[in-house]
Amino acid sequence: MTNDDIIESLISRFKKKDKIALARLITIVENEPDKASKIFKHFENIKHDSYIIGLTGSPGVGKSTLTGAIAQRMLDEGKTVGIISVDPTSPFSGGAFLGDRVRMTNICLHPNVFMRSLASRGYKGGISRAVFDITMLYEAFGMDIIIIETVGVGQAEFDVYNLVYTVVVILVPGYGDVIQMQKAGIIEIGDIYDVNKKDLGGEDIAVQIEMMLDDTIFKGGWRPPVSMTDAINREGIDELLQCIWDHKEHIELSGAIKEKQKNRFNYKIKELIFTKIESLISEKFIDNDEVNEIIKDVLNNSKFRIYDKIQNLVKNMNLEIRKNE
Ligand SMILES: Nc1nc2c(ncn2[C@@H]2O[C@H](COP(=O)(O)OP(=O)(O)OP(=O)(O)O)[C@@H](O)[C@H]2O)c(=O)[nH]1
Ligand SMILES: [Mg+2]
Repeated sequence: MTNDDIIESLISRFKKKDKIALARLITIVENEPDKASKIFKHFENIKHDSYIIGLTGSPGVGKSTLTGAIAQRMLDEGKTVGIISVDPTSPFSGGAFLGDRVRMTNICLHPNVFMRSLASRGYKGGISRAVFDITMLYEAFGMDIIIIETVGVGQAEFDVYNLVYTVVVILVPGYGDVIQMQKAGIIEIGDIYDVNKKDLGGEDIAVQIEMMLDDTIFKGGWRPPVSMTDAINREGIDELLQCIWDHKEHIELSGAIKEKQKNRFNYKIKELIFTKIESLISEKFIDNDEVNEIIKDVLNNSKFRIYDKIQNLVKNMNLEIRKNE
């Protein structure tokens, strides 16, 4: 079978809701981004939209446990759920991948759920590219809900916020997180704030967040609620879910969801253009011999010439690009 035949056969199994075919197609778009357009062409008649939720917070706050608890409730309500877990650990250890499986084992076997872990490093085109493509596959598969778990620390995670409709920021008892949150500008990002591990306390941190939110002006008439959960004992899950559905209803009624959908594609299109231009420039206009010359020169003569040399190189590139216009 040729590659095209393999894709054709996977697509027809995928359309019959075969989860193994879904897994294979995810692996293909993950490793070979160029194949995505070939695959997506088969879905042009599908009109289904999933509701996409992001769960974010520092390592270890309980994102995976909470995702498991939330997904279980959704499954109980008869919904189908696709989960993407962006793993902060090294792609070489694979530790958190297995860990997430263990934490979510009770739901992983459910026929209406599908889960994928991604290492946050080592993806062609970046993590948000892979996450976007997987959400598209989940949507084509007909998932009602998509949950994306990310560690709220780096730019990659900020990028993921552009892909979701409701962002839940998770914190745990202890003040460190609130200060971190202020520093990282996360306070502007959450649609809902959840204090997890409430079995270990956390009233004080909830009050702290409430106060911080009171000092913030929110556009669009949504003031983020603060919930408290114990993900292990499944306490407060219904309340958190209610906050999620309230936010969903709010953005649907106000029309903000249309803006978010637009933003999702606007972000994606720009990202793609930048990636293409970047590779075009590096292929066509960056002269590696010249770069090596500069390196030789700064190492042999003076490293403090570096900016002068770069400026010259860019000037020459400019001329090249103009010539091509
Ligand atoms: N006491 C208590 N422990 C919890 C609760 N929720 C999760 N944990 C524990 O906290 C630890 C981390 O939970 P995870 O769900 O892996 O947290 P995470 O945020 O997904 O972690 P990373 O993906 O590694 O960033 C595990 O040992 C959980 O059992 C909770 O509500 N209370
Ligand atoms: Mg996790």
